[in-house]
Amino acid sequence: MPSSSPSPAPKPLLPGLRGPADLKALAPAQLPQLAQEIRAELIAVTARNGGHIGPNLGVVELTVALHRVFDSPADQFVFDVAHQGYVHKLLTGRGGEFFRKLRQTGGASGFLYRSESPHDAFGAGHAGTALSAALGMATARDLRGSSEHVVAVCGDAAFTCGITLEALNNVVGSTKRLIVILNDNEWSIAKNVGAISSYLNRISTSRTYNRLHHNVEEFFKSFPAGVEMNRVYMKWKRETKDFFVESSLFEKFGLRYLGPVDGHDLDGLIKNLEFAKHCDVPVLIHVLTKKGKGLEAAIAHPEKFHGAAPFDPVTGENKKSAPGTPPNYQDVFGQALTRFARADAKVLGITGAMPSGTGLSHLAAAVPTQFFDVGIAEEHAVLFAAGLATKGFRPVCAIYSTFLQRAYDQVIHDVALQNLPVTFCMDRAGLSPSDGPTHHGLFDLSYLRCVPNAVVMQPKDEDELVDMLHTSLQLKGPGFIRYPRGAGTGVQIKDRPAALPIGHAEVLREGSNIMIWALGSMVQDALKLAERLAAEERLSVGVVNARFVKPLDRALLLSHAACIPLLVTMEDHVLAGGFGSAVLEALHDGDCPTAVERIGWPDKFVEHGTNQEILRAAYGLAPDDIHRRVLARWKNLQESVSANV
Ligand SMILES: Cc1ncc(C[n+]2csc(CCOP(=O)(O)OP(=O)(O)O)c2C)c(N)n1
Repeated sequence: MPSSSPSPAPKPLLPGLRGPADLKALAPAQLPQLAQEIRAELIAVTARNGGHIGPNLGVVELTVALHRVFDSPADQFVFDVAHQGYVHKLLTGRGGEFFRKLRQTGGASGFLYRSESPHDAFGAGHAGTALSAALGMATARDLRGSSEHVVAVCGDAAFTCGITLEALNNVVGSTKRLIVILNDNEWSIAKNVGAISSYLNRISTSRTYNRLHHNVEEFFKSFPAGVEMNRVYMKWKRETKDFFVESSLFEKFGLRYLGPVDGHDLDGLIKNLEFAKHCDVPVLIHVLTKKGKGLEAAIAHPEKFHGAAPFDPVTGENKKSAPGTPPNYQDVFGQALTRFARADAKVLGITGAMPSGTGLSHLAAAVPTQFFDVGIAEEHAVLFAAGLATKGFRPVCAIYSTFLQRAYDQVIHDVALQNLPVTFCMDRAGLSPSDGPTHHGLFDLSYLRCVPNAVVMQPKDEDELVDMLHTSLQLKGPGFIRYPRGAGTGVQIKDRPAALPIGHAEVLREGSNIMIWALGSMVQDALKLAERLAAEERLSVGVVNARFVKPLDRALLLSHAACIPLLVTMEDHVLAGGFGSAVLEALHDGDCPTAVERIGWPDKFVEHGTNQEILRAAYGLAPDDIHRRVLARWKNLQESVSANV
């Protein structure tokens, strides 16, 4: 008997998908294969480039179902945060090489942008924006009299955001046609927190309901399917849900609640989406998904694989950093805060859903009673801290620079105006290359410099970060410490932190031709630049570690301006309103018309890129570019001086 040869592997489907129409042309029986191919591509690309692998593995079937049922870009999907938009990219003509360069220069961005594709109906990177934006779009559609569908895709943690709840409050007053997908995987980056999360959990795990629901679904399957049948069934579901669980929160807001639906069952998803499409009231479909589905390591460690650094696709192990790589700023901060909190029960750490990213996980593990994760709720985090501070506590809000933008009113109106001693530790201040414009921390100096009572500082290294934290914890009012993403400089951290004199800069190197005033992460660059100008051009170049942007060390600055012909400022921040602007203002106010060359980011949204070096080079901020600029300015000055003699 001839041995039966193994059946040939099916032809791959993903490479042939140029857009949603190609997806629609596939037979339903081909969709599981497609889902498998998408997962393999997601894993391969993020293993190499890093990225939001866990959230994307969880929404493969959901995104396929959305594109099967709706017609993007005529119908519009608004993804909350948009970190789970990779599958959407693969299905909308952004696969292949473009996707393989995910988060790298020239490749697909890690979030969604209207400028990247007509299928990206609304851009995002910050959480909690989808429902409001989708509601605006649906209302605009109603006003214009057009008929497209608008679908908001929100994670369960988006419902810890105030904005989402504000939008929910307005759905019924705004439109009759909106579809909201609640993608519930029980995780934010860490485990989701708070009462809404517990409520969702109760709905999803109500066994009585789920068993009954399953039996009834089986029963209905024996009838010919159809919208009408579905309508009756869904009505029944709503009623039983209210009866067995507790009246749905979403129904109280006027949305029809459907679910919970298994987020990995394509048929079920498609059926529910089809039903929602024909509803004449706003609908919320509660979809249960597994974060990391298809990658064991991601299921076992959802927090680590929410947004992963490059990893081994088989073991899930992260690529080892080179031996001797200094610790990250976030860990130095987290460990220092833990030491301070152990020594003083009044020191508290607060995060908006980012315990590991901010380093507060160290505090959570060591002194859990002094740690608070308030969910993705930066406004609340700051107000909560303000309340604690009125009672003599020393709260430390650990919030990325970019996310503190959301709590600006609380910073001014609640903390600074009342001069409350809240410390803000702003990680990811400066460029965040692979994440791109939604995540660069390039605006905080501009938005904080104008706030009365604020003390704003940036350390040159991780030891000074600990000094600044210690110093801020002694302040009578608010202190803001900004520091960059990633590894420190590798300096030794002192056993006992120093209290820094407020508003005093540190002279690291004297000079008489040029004085570079550098801020934080730019200090090392400034020292190298000074060295090079001295060695190659025989110039006397000094370097100041500014430490404080507010209050600025005016006395030292004016003394330099009085005798040094050229000042240079360097900052990892936009020039508009930043550190260099503070220097210019101080010089102007002190009647010192000294020449100043300002180095910083231009008045543009800086795109994502493979790394700092590439992006800096693209904007003329590579060390060689800065060297050229400073030297040219120096030569120019010399020429005008000799012309005037
Ligand atoms: C304003 C703001 N704060 C914090 C973050 C960081 N962040 C990105 S995704 C995320 C969790 C999102 O959880 P969820 O909405 O449930 O989606 P999932 O990743 O679980 O699919 C957080 C906290 C952010 N993007 N925006």
